[in-house]
Amino acid sequence: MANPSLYTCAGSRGLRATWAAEEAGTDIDLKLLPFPPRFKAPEYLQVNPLGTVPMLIEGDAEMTESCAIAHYLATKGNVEDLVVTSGEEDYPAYLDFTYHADATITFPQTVFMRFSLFEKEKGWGEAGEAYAKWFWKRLVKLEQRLETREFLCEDRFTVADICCGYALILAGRVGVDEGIPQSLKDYRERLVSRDGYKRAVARESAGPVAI
Ligand SMILES: N[C@@H](CCC(=O)N[C@@H](CS)C(=O)NCC(=O)O)C(=O)O
Repeated sequence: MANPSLYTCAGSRGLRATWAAEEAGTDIDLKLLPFPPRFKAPEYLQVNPLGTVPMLIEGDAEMTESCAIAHYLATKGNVEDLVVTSGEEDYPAYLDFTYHADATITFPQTVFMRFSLFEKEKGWGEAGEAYAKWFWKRLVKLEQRLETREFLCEDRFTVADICCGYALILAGRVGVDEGIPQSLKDYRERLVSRDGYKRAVARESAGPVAI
C-alpha cells in the first residue's frame, strides 16, 4: 500500500502529525501547502472541503484532526511506546490530554491569532487579548499534571506530549508566552530538544510557512 499522504502547512497543527511520524519512523508523503490553503491553494478544497490542515489520506481513509492523525501515525511505525494502550494505567489520562490539546488549549489560541494577528485591522485586538488570557488560564491542568512528572503519561514521551506540547510551541511563535508558567516552558524545552521534533521541523521547513 502507498504511504499515507499528509497535507499540511509548515508550523501549523499538522506539525503534531509530522512530528509523530518522525518519532515513530512512519513513512509519509508530506504535501506542503501555502497558508491559508483555502485562499492560496484553492484547489485543496477539492481534497478537503473544510480547507483546514492537516489532512491525512490513506486509501479510503480520510482524517482531518491533528491529534487523531498523530496517534494514527504513531501506531504505524516501529516504535511501540509512543501511544498508551487500554491495558495501561494512564490510558484515560492519555486520551484526555490528547483530546484536551486541541479542543481546550489550542482553541483559544487560534481565536487570539485571528483577532489579534490575522484580522487585527478589524479592531478585534482587545477581544484577542482576552482569548490569550483565557488560554493561559487553561494551562492549569497541564501545569498541575507535570508538577510531579517529566511527561504527561506513563513516565514516558507519548503522543499526548506531542499534542499538548505543540500548543506551547505555538504560543512561543505567536507571542503569547508571557502567561506561560516557567515549569511549562521547561517542559516545552525538553520536547523541542528531541531529535524527532527537529527532524519534523526540518522536513516541514522545505515548504511554505503557516504562521
Ligand atoms: N481541530 C483541527 C483544526 C484544524 C485547523 O483549523 N487548522 C488550521 C491551521 S492550524 C487551518 O487549517 N486554518 C485555516 C482555515 O481554517 O482556513 C485539528 O486539530 O487539526
